[in-house]
Amino acid sequence: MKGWMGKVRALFWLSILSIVLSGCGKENLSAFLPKGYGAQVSLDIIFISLAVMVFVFIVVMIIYTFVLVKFRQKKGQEDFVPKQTEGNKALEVVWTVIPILLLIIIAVPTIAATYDLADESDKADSLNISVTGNQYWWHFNYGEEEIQTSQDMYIPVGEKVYLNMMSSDVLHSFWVPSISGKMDTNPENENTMYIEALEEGVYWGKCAELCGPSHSLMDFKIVAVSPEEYQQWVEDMQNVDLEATPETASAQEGQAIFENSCLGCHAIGSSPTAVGPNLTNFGDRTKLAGVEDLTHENVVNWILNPEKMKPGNKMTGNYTVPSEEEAEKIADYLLQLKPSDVTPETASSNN
Ligand code: HEC
Ligand SMILES: [Cu+2]
Repeated sequence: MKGWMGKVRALFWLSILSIVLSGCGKENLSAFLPKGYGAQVSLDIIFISLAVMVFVFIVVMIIYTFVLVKFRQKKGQEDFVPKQTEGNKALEVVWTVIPILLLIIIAVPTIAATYDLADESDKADSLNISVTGNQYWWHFNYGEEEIQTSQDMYIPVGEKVYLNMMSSDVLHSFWVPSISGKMDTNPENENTMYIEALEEGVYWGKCAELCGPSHSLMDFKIVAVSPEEYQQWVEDMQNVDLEATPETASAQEGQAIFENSCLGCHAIGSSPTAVGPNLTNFGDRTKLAGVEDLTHENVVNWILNPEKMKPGNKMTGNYTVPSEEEAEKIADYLLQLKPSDVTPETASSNN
């Protein structure tokens, strides 16, 4: 009796746990709240498969319960053997054909969606972005527009955008659950996929392939804005004034230090240098290095000791660590790099 109660209790806590866990995840980081074409198509298939599985489960459970009750051993009939139906052709045909039909119900939309999502017929006429996965950050190169940027990928809502993806080091996987499925980035060959955001917003991306100690911190964002805002962003990024002098004396000094010790890895403007993230619109971002809040204090801490925030990152040990005072000035300089009025805020406030 006691063991039986224990099982009931375990079941109770398990169901509570599953209800609590089902609340996990962020609104803009969930495959169950699709905001992109690929995510929508995938969720539809998930539901079709789920419906078929639930149907099979219910039918099996009904038959199971029926058999359990009907053919129980009854008192005084211990030796009774029910009628055997071995070799019943009709039954065997039925239970072979039904699973085949169920699999067809799953297969047809799945294969159709696979071809649909792999259809690249309009690639040449669409916006193409080269995506590079790096330990532990993402780089985006808008070839035709001659824009280089990192961490935040801006796209126009309602348009197909082709991503041509590679890695500069190990395997990574590009995954923005609310926009589309995953795609691996490999060092040897280019993988392609298209995405289409259905609603404006800022969608979180994750690296979905274990790639080193800071793999779980390799976050990025897709910033989906209206086509007009996107056009504005492109123009702003193209017209960044590289000669501009920052307003404050502190930021001016920071700029001088930055140009001396950091520009070798971090480009500002459309330079193809991408050993580290491009910092053209650093001040417009909401996150530092993809994960930390973009505050002055965090930026200073990063410059003094990046290892603490992202273990194993490729900046640590490869630059001249400035003094704290210098780091403050560099942070002043970097945080005022705000070339565009179109920012992640624009995307989220339009919803
Ligand atoms: C050897 C190349 C290299 C040098 C030199 C270098 N960095 Fe970095 N930096 C990197 C890499 C690589 C990352 C990405 C780290 C990560 O996220 O894993 C990075 C990240 C950053 C970030 C976060 C960027 C973002 O997208 O949020 C800042 C800020 C930064 N570095 C500032 C500096 C400053 C300031 C200097 C000069 C004092 C400097 N870096 C020198 C390679 C370098
Ligand atoms: Cu990765």
